[in-house]
Amino acid sequence: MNNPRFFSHSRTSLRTALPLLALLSLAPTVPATNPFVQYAVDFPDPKYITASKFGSDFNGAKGSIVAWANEMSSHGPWSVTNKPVVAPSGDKHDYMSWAPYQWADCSNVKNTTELSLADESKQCKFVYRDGQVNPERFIIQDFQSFFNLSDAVLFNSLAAVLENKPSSTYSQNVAKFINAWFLDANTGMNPNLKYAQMGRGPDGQLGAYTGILDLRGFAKISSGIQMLRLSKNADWTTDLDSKFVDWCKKYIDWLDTSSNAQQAAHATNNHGTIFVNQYAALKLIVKDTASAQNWTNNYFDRLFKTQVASSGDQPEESGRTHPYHYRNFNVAGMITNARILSYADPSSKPWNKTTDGGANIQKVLDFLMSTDPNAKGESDITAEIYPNVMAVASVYGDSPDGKYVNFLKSANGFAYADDPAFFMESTVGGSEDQS
Ligand SMILES: *[C@@H]1O[C@H](CO)[C@@H](O)[C@H](O)[C@H]1NC(C)=O
Ligand SMILES: *[C@@H]1O[C@H](CO)[C@@H](O)[C@H](O)[C@H]1NC(C)=O
Ligand SMILES: *[C@@H]1O[C@H](CO)[C@@H](O)[C@H](O)[C@H]1NC(C)=O
Ligand SMILES: CC(=O)N[C@H]1CO[C@H](CO)[C@@H](O)[C@@H]1O
Repeated sequence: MNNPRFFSHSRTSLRTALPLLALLSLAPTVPATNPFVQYAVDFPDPKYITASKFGSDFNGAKGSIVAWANEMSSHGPWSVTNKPVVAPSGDKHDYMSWAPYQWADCSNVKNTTELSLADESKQCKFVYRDGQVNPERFIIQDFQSFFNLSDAVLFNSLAAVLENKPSSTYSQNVAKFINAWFLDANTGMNPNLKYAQMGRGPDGQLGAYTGILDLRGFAKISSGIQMLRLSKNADWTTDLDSKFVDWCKKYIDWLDTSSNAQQAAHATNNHGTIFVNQYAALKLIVKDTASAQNWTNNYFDRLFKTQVASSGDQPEESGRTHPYHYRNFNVAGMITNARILSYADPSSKPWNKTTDGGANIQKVLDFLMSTDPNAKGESDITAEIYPNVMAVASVYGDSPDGKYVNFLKSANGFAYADDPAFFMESTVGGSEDQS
């Protein structure tokens, strides 16, 4: 009860937790925002969430979770059948998103009237303009819908656990949203990503390996569903569960055989890290825990080893046009793989895994904290680091001089104790303060 869980693994941490608790009682509840801005991928530990009794220190964070659950629900349910242009298959149940940096050049097309978007997408040539997102991409809302769906499932599952009743509006929302997106005969999605981040024009019409990342929200969905299973929520029925498992098995089969998915699985940068997030999360949904363990463990024994320099920097992300964003994105993927591995195998020690250069996840985060988001004009996305800092602080503990808590305190306008991460970023695998 009244868990100063935040720095619980370190005995010296209680000292640093004290000023934190004083701050908690004063902080206002943060307004509902789009959680996706801050949480690229995540897998709050379902065992920790459902087993713990969170005291009044967490009232601010709990209030934000409920606010975010309500906010996300207000946009749903979502369906791939809503989009105004159907995928090249002609099947309205196929997911589709468009490559972000491609722009139409219709000089090859002899038209007398203005082309429809569907005709433009088939007939015109498309040219690549690096870093310039074509706003037409946002006309097809499948990717944004899936992001919102995954946040809605996670935050409504958390809110349902907080309600602590066999049935609630929140768990009913989860059931309704999963059914509409995946299972309903009229609105459900086919289990493939053949048209994800598709190039358009006569040379296009097929998805790219980068599009596999579109469904990274499965890590959040998987976490939420395990919470409903563990808390034996009556709205998550065995019928719904088995239909969703069947869908995910078919989608896993597609991932196993698609060349785009295999290319994503073998990418050495964030695509490879986050492919494992998605794949292992799906394996947990289909109750193949051994495979989730195998994949996340392999991540730390292989890809992770080569992703980080001895300084703690991530060379494949630091060279990008938005290095602060990409470094954060990949760290969030590392943290998510560690959480999934700890959940699948409580005896594993992913937080102790080191790269060839001797860095663990903490060292990667520490390096990132030392970089300046202004260096490449990214001061508008500094919030991306906060959940990563909270996750690392909760697992490794703070330094005696409170490096992490001071970093968060100096974050402009961020009331971290009212942030859902303050509640969710659990210590994993038998922390001492779960009683
Ligand atoms: C997704 O959620 C954001 C708010 O968080 C909202 O502005 C946007 O319209 C939503 N989009 C869809 C497709 O639900
Ligand atoms: C373990 O994971 C690797 C890829 O990381 C895969 O090639 C292998 O088939 C997996 N084995 C099992 C038993 O899941
Ligand atoms: C790393 O391993 C040691 C020894 O097994 C353990 O005491 C420590 O808690 C581990 N650290 C983390 C962050 O898991
Ligand atoms: C999409 C579209 O309208 N494409 C072209 C049709 O033809 C005129 C000229 O006749 C172009 O200006 C358009 O870009």
